[in-house]
Amino acid sequence: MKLAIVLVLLVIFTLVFHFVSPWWFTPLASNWSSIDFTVNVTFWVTGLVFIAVNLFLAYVVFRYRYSPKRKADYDPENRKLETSLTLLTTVGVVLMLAPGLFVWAKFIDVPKNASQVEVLAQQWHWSYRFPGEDGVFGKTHAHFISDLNPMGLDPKDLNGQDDIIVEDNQLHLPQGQPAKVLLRSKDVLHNFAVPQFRVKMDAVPGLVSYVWFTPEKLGVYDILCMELCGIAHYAMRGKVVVETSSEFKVWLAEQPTFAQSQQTATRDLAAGKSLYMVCASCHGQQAQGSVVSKAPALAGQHQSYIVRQLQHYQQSIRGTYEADDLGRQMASMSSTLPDLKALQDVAAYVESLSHINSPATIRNADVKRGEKVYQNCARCHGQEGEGNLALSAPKLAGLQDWYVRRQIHFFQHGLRGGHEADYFGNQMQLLAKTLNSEQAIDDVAVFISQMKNNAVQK
Ligand code: HEC
Ligand code: HEC
Ligand SMILES: [Cu+2]
Repeated sequence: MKLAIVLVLLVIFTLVFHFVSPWWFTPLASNWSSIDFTVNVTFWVTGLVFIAVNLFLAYVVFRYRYSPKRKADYDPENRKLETSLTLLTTVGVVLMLAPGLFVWAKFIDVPKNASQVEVLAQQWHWSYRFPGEDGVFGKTHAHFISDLNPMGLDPKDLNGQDDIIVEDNQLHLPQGQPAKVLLRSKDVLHNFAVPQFRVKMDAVPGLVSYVWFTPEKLGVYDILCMELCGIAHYAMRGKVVVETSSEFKVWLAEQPTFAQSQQTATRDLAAGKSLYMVCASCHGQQAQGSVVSKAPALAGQHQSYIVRQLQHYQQSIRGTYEADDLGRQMASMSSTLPDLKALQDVAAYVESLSHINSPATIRNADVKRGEKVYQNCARCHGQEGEGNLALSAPKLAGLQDWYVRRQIHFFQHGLRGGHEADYFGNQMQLLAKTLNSEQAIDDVAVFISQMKNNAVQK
């Protein structure tokens, strides 16, 4: 009797949960309504079977409960019952599978007018490539991959020269235009998924897979990696911006071609040095940082990271909050640098200086424990704290302990990395949350401040 009631309650609870729970498809933003249809059909078929089987079970448990007056009967064959059950199961299975076959046929059949875009997955971010004016992608190979050529294009292939390289995590696509997305991976299995488009496909190292869809609604959608691909898998997020085709053309025209991205501008160290005069009052003559003005060491830091931070200060992405007085101070200092060239020159000058470690200021830190905690950070920031350009992770070795602690707190409390245009800051926010005690933060901060890494990046 009790078991029968439990079974009935299970059915009722499941139904109520299904109809009132907030977990359901995100609103559809592409042409793939047929995928929703097949998922719904599967839900209906499995749902009806679930209800029927469980209610039947409850009925049987109740109806044939133990009674000393009753004896069981043995009925080995029942043709009628078996035939009807077989037929019913067949109909259910066909209903579930057949629509999927038709949808899959469409899913792999890309329309002729689809435009192409390549998505390159890597631990732990996305980058994109458009074929450029000639409409043909240049060849790629893993052995061409370098800091300057992160997508590994063949520099000799003429088709690749006009390819448009998007090193940002934001992909833009025009509304209403079918898009064929070619997927590559640089390292391990990843999976490209945009829930609102109902597409999802593995990116496999060594081969090119694809999906296609027509983005139908304007808006910004998340690109998620749906393959467990390492420690920061959950932080591997991108964005698709669906916009009108004229907005899209403007955006595309602003992106560099491959040929342009290969021109290494020469940096003017002398100009950088004189621009740095203003900065030296806080960051120190040798950019060694200063505990008095609370300004971090900059010497030896990657130029690209310094340029990005200065741009973020200038664009009110970093150093904007009331509580971040030092950041706001730095933000106003950043406006003394008039243009991109100035940012690049001063960054190149700072990188060329050699780093000096400062003594630790945090007491009671356990450096050995800090070293253990740091192992997770090393995946991005490098075993020696040297940083990793491909992951946009800055050099940490020798940053002052008080500065590291302050930044971790800032990341944890959303005072840094919260802006939606700050992809790498967003990512570091998620990782800062893995440090779950003040002691762990202190330990790792002191460990980092004592790391020596004077290797100058090329
Ligand atoms: C008034 C003092 C002051 C001056 C002058 C100053 N800074 Fe800063 N800067 C700071 C402080 C303080 C921070 C740390 C902010 C924080 O803790 O968030 C900082 C942070 C930075 C950062 C971020 C470092 C990192 O590791 O993320 C960069 C890059 C930087 N400054 C470059 C410069 C440059 C280039 C100049 C000269 C144009 C300059 N600063 C002038 C005080 C100053
Ligand atoms: C998934 C890769 C990844 C991992 C793992 C990671 N970081 Fe970061 N970290 C980044 C990136 C990318 C940035 C640059 C953020 C930006 O551009 O604002 C960053 C920035 C930082 C900064 C700011 C540096 C500065 O000069 O201002 C600190 C401090 C930091 N990370 C500490 C850590 C610590 C401690 C850990 C381990 C608990 C860790 N990170 C793990 C990617 C990572
Ligand atoms: Cu991934």
